[in-house]
Amino acid sequence: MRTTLLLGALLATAGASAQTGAPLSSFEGQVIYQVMPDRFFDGNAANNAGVDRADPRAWHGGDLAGLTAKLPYIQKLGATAVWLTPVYQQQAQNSFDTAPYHGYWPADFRKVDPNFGTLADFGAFTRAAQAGGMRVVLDQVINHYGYLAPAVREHPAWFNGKAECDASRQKDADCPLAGLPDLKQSSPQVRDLLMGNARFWRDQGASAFRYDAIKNVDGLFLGDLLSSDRAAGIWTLGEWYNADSGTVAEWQRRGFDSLFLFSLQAAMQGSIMAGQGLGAVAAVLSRQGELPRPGEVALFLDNHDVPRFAQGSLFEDVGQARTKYGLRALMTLRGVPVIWQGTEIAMRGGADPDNRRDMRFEAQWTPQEKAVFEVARDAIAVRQASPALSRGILKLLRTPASVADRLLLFTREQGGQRVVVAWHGGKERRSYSLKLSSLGLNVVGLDLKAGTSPVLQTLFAGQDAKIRISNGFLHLSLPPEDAAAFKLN
Ligand SMILES: [Ca+2]
Ligand SMILES: [Ca+2]
Repeated sequence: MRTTLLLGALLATAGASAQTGAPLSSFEGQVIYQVMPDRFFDGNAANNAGVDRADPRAWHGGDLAGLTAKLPYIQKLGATAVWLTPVYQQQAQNSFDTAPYHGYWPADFRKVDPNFGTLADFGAFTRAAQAGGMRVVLDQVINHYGYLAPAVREHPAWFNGKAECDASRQKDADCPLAGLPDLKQSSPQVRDLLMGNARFWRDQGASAFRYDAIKNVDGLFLGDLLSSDRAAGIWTLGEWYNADSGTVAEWQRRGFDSLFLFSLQAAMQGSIMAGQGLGAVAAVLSRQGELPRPGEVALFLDNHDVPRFAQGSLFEDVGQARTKYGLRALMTLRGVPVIWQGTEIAMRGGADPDNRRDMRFEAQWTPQEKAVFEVARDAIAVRQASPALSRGILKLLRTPASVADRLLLFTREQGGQRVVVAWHGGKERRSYSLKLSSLGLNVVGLDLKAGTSPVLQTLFAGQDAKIRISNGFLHLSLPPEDAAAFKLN
């Protein structure tokens, strides 16, 4: 009995951090860097079968050895975790004239595709990441096999056919996604296979799983899978394409630690890149109260499934300038920022596969790309150095309707530290003077002399933005199309 009690106490200590009470697997405070290994870096030319870099639908030669070799680059940027798209053994053939370079056409879930390397290469990567204090987020496919995977012929009973799809009352779950062979998770064999896959990859050193296409997976099965991950201390991130706050909230309640907030991505694309005004962003942020754990929600400017953020401008220089704005803005938000490889240099590209161009590194950059990278690196460093920006609660300020389209203001607060954040969509440098009482900004406890604060400079390097509080007003002096953050106390 005594032993049991002691063990229980030990488990309780292991399962929660003493300071925050959050699970140890929490990703609050992390910054994730997303990599598609085939399109990142070729570290081993010996595994380049079928490589044709001139063909955007072919294998390009990137691999796990290359990812390991470039970990110092990811660390230099300041990311603390790496999400890699799937590295399973893929179907041997092309489908739709496209090679399975992206990893989403699995043939064997417990082998590494030879184009990516070996299981030993995966082990070397996770050990190198962990030695550098970084976490590994592994993409997991649980909805389907590749079109031409041998398992489809060998085990027809594992898959939903036309009859199951026709008879189903959950078409999203039981009908094929893009025609892919759809796994029937209600089958005990399929369930055992998928639960075993998760166990297998947990044992390879993953800290977290990104689950693909959860909208298309049986909900009851998902619940069981998430329970087993949770018990093993794995952080779970679900991809529900186009999820809004309501969907994210529902699935956090049903067991996911996190989902990607696609609605915020769309709003940031429209507001920051397409110049459509900041109201859409404010509308998404105003729903954060619905989220059970807003600090865990995955926030992003773009990924491998949507056109590149910078592609939203016809002009490369404008795309670069607005990507700087977007990266700084992203780093002021509550949640877990995710940066898709190349967004830190404002890479361009339209719909898939154009959004998956090969990553380029320092020696290949233009001076303009280097400048975007420096802004990204600085913005991440500023976030990581600030408990308020990395973990604080977010409170929207009530911006007057006359300027709400081009000015978004909020505070982030944690442990007595408070930061004021200003996103400015105006096309020109401007000053604003706004009543504290209308904004809902409380200045009690601030060090004011005769009601006036010193000039507070932005936390971001190389940016001319400043604020000052005086006689009941917040005065802001802001550059055009940029996001700034100011430490109040
Ligand atoms: Ca290679
Ligand atoms: Ca399905």
